[in-house]
Amino acid sequence: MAEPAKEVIVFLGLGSNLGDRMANLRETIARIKTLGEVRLLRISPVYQTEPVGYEAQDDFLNMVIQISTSLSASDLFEQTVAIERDLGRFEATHKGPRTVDIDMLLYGDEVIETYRLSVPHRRLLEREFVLRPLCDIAPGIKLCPSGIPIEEALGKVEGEKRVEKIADDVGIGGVV
Ligand code: PH2
Ligand code: MG
Ligand code: MG
Repeated sequence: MAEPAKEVIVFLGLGSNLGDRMANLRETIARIKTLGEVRLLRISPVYQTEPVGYEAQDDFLNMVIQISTSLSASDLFEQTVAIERDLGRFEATHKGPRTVDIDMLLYGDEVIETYRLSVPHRRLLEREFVLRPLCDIAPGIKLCPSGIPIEEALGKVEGEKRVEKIADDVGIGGVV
């Protein structure tokens, strides 16, 4: 008999800075929730954040969710790209405004480097807008590949850019 597929804990970073940002985040989570082989475990508070990189754009709303999945990283990635596309993501400028951005931050403790996907996310350690909501739902987690505790990683970038909590949850509860 085939063994049941192993479930992996995955953290996804969500961002929006176009249209009704809160509604975009809610809709993204609703879609992720309905994916086969995905269980939604935790939802972080929502932060309003100053744009990083390309700065001539509106503030983002950013948050992180924790899921458990038996999908491979590449299958999960394809599903998240389909959701971004469905929700009307159109990126005229690299790193510019987007309806919704779904980034795979961590896939278990795997290190993945393919043409389309880098996990842990390449800029994870540089971005308070990701580390803060991640720390809210996964305090004490050690970030691979270095094993640096999240609190320490957060301490290194804190205060570089404006990151303000604007809601304890996105309107569908924090822990599922
Ligand atoms: N995403 C980017 C570039 N810059 N800045 C903030 N504050 N939040 C984001 O989600 C974000 C960004 C590219 O994905
Ligand atoms: Mg991104
Ligand atoms: Mg992205």
